[in-house]
Amino acid sequence: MVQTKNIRISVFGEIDSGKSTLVLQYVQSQFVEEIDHHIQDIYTKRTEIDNEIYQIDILDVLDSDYGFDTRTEEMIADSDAAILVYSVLSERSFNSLIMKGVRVCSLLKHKDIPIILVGTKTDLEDLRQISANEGTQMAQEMGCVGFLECSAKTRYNVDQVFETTVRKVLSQREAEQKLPKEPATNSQEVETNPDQSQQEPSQQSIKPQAREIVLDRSAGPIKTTQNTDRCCIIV
Ligand SMILES: Nc1nc2c(ncn2[C@@H]2O[C@H](COP(=O)(O)OP(=O)(O)O)[C@@H](O)[C@H]2O)c(=O)[nH]1
Ligand SMILES: [Mg+2]
Repeated sequence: MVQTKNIRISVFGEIDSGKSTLVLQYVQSQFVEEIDHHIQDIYTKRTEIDNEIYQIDILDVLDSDYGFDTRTEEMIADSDAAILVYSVLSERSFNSLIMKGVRVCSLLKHKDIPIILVGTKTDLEDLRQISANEGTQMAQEMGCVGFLECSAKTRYNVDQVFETTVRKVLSQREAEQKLPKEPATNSQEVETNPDQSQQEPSQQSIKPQAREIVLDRSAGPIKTTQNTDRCCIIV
């Protein structure tokens, strides 16, 4: 009997950024135009990645400024990976991610899981507000282990978003088993969208301190200060 591995992924992002559409396109292979913004759901997909069968449970987290209920907090804390989604058409959804990243990490407490940054809606290129370079830079600043752009409408890179996430979970687990005392951040790299390889090197090492400063996992008060053109979070 083929053994199925289970991977739990939580998807975060501002309302209207395109989270649910992205998840549904991956799980059901369809672009659903109207999805209730007030629904939080878990979607499951059984799929083969690199000759292994996985059951991927995806929690489409309902965006909230007021925190999450206990059950949601438990499910987030139980995640193997997190995907932070913004719309490349919306500066607001992009800028809101730092705060969301901090909140996610505080819920994860000391658990170090891979976080992937995803810019979606690339099919509406004429309306783009956030360049791929800005996405790459944000991924580095936040200590994300991967960055991709995609379109749920055309299905561009949709499978890659989730497959990359699964591979990052596996490689991090493997690294932890081999080097239990090595901080995972030292070996993490940011992947850029293959289409943008002209603008950025395809692999870049992350500033080891970035994740510690911006996304400290320890519980405690979160303070925000202004730094250059973007909000800098000090936990
Ligand atoms: N053109 C285009 N529209 C998208 C894409 N992804 C989502 N949308 C639209 O963006 C709106 C918000 O999407 P939704 O998934 O509900 O956002 P959520 O609130 O983050 O879950 C909906 O009208 C979607 O049809 C995309 O890749 N391309
Ligand atoms: Mg939604």
